[in-house]
Order: sequence, then structure tokens, then C-alpha cells
Amino acid sequence: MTDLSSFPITKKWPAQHPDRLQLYSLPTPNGVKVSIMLEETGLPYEPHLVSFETNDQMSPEFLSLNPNNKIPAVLDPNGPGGKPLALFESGAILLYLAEKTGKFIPQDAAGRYQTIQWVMFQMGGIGPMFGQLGFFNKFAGKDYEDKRPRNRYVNESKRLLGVLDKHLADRAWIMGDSYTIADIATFPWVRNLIGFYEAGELVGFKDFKNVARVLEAFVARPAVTAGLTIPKRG
Ligand SMILES: N[C@@H](CCC(=O)N[C@@H](CS)C(=O)NCC(=O)O)C(=O)O
Repeated sequence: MTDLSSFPITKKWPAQHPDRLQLYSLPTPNGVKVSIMLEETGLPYEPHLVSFETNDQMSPEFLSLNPNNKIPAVLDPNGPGGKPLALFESGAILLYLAEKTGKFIPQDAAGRYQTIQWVMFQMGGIGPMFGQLGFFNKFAGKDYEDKRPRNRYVNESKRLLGVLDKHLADRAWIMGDSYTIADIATFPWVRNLIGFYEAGELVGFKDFKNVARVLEAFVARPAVTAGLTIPKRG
């Protein structure tokens, strides 16, 4: 029987199935990347809700696994060398799971690096820029009188959507015919931008027809539908 009791995070979120990968998350655009990937791979896992309403991400137990106080984070009892592995940062977790299962990442070196390149494009560009746009369009920043910060993120988000749209013009998925972790990283953020952040009109989303087409294919996948609501909100 696997013993995860030396990990303080299991004191707040006890593992009912310590032999399964433990997911600490909330269904946000970064959180669902990992739940979607886990649903896609079929790896057995146990989800735990990290509630922002009760500031769970700031608890000492959560910080013991991710000192950066952000979801998602995982604890895999069966990591490299058969030892437990704790990981945070959604991009690193996606890569780890792709390599662990041999799924959703090309096996050839060039394809692998190009997939990583698009994951980095999401992690360094789409995520932070769309996130700031959400802040200035929907949350506290919307009341700021000075609209220059908002406009900066609108313009940068449009530019990034343009790059993605052009790339997708003759491709079914970011890496062509293969659905990969680059899609799993990217499309939850596109969905969130035009959904929860209500910024579709602001960024002129109707002009990005290729992005819209791939988003539609993405959300039609059963694993995506399932992953979007995991962990269940309390
Ligand atoms: N680069 C990180 C970003 C994670 C992130 O920003 N998570 C947000 C939710 S989408 C969060 O946990 N926010 C809580 C907080 O900032 O206290 C990743 O991709 O994992």
C-alpha cells in the first residue's frame, strides 16, 4: 500500500486512494488543463478541491506542495523511479503526464520540441495576457479610469489570437493532425476569454475563424466536457 502520509498536503486533503495520482485544483483555465489531460489519458486519479473562497491555496498544507500558492498541483505516488513526485505549474504537469503515458506528445524529437514550443507560447503569452485582460475587463480593473492598461492587453490578446489563427489555417489541431498537450494548454484559455471574461467582442473574436473552429472541436471531446467540471465545486 502506497504511503503518502509524509506529504503535509495529505493532512488537509486525505488520500482515499493513495495509489492514485492526487490532483489539487479548481476548474479554472489553468486547473482544467490537468483534469482534461487526466481524463484524456485515462490515468486513475483522485481530485481534491482547493477553494479560493476559503483561501485554501494559502494554507500551510497547500504551500508545502506549491510555495507559489496557485493551482493546479499534483502528487503522483508512482513518479520516476517508482518514487512519489510532487509538481506544480500546469505546463510542467502536462509535459510530465504526456511523457509518463506516452500520449498527446509526438514521439519524434522535432515534433516533441515544437509541441513544447506551443505549450510555452500558451504559458508565457496567452495565459498571462488573457488573464490580465480578464482583470481589466471584468474584475477590479474595469473601474480604473485610465484605459491604457486594458487597451494594452486587448491589443496583445488580439495579436496572440492572430498568430494562433494563422497557424491553424491549414491544421486540425496546433500540431496538425495530432491532438496534443499544446491544444489542452491553449483552448481552455480561449474558451474562458470569450466566456467567463466576456471579452469576445472586445478582441473581435469573430475574425479568428480558425481558432473558433478548433475551439469547437476541442469542447466537443468527451474528456474535455468531463475535465471542465473537475474537481466539483463544493
Ligand atoms: N503559471 C501557473 C499559473 C497558475 C494560476 O495562476 N492559478 C490561479 C488560478 S487559474 C490561482 O491559483 N490563483 C490563486 C491565487 O493567485 O491566489 C500555472 O500555469 O500553473
